[in-house]
Amino acid sequence: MKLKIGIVCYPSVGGSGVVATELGKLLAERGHEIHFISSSIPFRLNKVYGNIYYHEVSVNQYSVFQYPPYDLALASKIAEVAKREKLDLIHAHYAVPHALCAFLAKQMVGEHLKIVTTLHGTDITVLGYDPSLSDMIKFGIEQSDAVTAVSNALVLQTYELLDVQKPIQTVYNFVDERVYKKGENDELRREYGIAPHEKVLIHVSNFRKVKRVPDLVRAFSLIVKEVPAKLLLVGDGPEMTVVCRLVNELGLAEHVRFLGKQENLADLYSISDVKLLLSEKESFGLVLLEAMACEVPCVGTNIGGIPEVIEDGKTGFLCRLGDVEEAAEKTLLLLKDEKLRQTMGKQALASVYEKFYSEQIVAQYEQIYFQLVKGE
Ligand code: GMT
Repeated sequence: MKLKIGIVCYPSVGGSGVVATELGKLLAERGHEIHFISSSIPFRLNKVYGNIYYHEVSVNQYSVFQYPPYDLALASKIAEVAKREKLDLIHAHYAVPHALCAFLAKQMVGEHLKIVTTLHGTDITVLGYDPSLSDMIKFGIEQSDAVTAVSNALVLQTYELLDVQKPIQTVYNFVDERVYKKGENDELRREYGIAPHEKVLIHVSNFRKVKRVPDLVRAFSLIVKEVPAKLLLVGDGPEMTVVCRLVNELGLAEHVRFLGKQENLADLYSISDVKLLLSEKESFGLVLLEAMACEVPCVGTNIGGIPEVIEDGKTGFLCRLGDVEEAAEKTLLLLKDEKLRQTMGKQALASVYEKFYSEQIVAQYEQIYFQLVKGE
C-alpha cells in the first residue's frame, strides 16, 4: 500500500528538520508520495525526486494583524494541500506549532486525515516548562492520532512534565548510512593546518546555551596540555562570541578551527578522532549518530537521550554535566590509546546498524502510518 504523506517541519539546519527530510526521502524511495509543507525548502532536499513535492507557506502582511499569522497560514496550507492531493496523513515534527496547525487543518478537512506527531525535544524540555504554553502542547499531543518521541528519556519527560494521557512510542533517530560513512581525506587535514601527529576533536551544534560549548573549550584546554590536538568547532549560533572570547582567553586560538556552518559533515568526521557533546539538554543528539556512522567514538554528558545513543565504555564515554575534568579525562583515554579508539569507533558503527538502522526506523514509522490509515 502506497501512502500520500504530508510532512510538516522546520526547514532550517537543525536535527528535527534533518530527520524529517531524510525520512521523507527514504519514504519516497519506498514508493510513497511525499509532500513537504514548510516556510522554505528543507535544506537537505538537494535533489529532484519524482514523488516528492514541496509546498511553501507564505504569510501575507495585513495591517489588521499586529504580528504575521504564520500558524494560521500553515494550518490553511496543510488543509489546502491535504484536500487537493488527498493526503492520508500529516506527520508533524514538533507539537508546537506543527501538531496544533495539523489539528486545525484536520477540523477543516475531515476525520480521515490522520496526524502523527514526533516530539524532538525543545517543545517539551524548554517550552513545556512555560505554564502559558504547557496546556497547549499537551493538547497538541493528545489530539494527534499517534505520537512518537526520539528517545525513551523524552517519552518519560513528556509524561512527567505534561501529564499526557496518550501513549507515546519511542522511535529513534537515524542517519543515511550511504552518506555518513568513513572516508580518507588527508588533504583536508593539511588545509586546516593539522600536523600528522596531531589528534582531532570535533563539536557540531547550533551554539545555543544548552550546548555548553564553553565547557567543551575548557575540557579541550586540559586535553591539549597532554596530547597535541586541534579542535574543530562546526556550526554557529548565539554563544559563538562567548566561545571565541574564551578560546582567546585560554590561549587556544592556534589549536581551534572555527568552521561555521558546514554541509558535508562526513568529510569532517572522517578526519576526526573523537566527537564531543557536553550539552545540558539533549533529547537525542543526532550529531552523535552522524559521527558514530563515520566510526568516531563520542564523549557526551550523561543527560537526556545521550545515554541511549552512547553506550558508556563501548561506543564512547559518558561524563557528568559540567565536569570539565572528567570530560577531558575520558577523551584522553581515547586519544592516548589508538587501539581502544579504533575498537570503540568500530563498535560505534556496529551500534548504528544494530540500534539505529535507517531501514528499520523508517519501517517503524511506516508501521505506525499503516495502522492509522488501514486501522490495522
Ligand atoms: O538541538 C537543537 O537545538 C536543535 C533541535 C531541533 O529542533 O532540531 O534538536 C532536537 O531534535 C534533534 C532531532 O531529533 C535531536 O537530535 C536533538 O537532541 C534535539 N535537541 C535538544 O533536545 C536540545
